[in-house]
Amino acid sequence: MTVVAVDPLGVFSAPQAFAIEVGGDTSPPVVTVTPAPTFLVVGETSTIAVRVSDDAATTVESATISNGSTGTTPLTLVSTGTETYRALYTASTQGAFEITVVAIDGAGNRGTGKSLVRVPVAGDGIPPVAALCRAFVA
Ligand SMILES: [Ca+2]
Repeated sequence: MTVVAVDPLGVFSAPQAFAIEVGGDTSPPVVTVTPAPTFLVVGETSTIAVRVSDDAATTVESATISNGSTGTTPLTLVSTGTETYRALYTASTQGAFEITVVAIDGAGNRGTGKSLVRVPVAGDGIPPVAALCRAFVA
């Protein structure tokens, strides 16, 4: 930006140039992923609620569900209102599945939300055992 001053007699100053730095949006969107239920049996469907919030408009860049053995597959998000989305996931195999949703704002900041749904191994009726041990004292 260049500024020139003029006095009451109409005398102009020499131009003065200086730079103005405008602070940009540096805050990424906050993404929350809430599946319900989180534990499924094969064939059961979980409804996954996604909320994206930011100080500016955002776009959901990707939504996926992944598992070590089945790989990563895209989730289809349906808008359910301002900054809210929903996806359905029907369990087809056992395991733990990580849901990952990435949103991006207009300034290019990315926010990621994650959650898990679990499909326990059928027939495993044996609960884990938690045992109390005496504390080690040095
Ligand atoms: Ca932002």
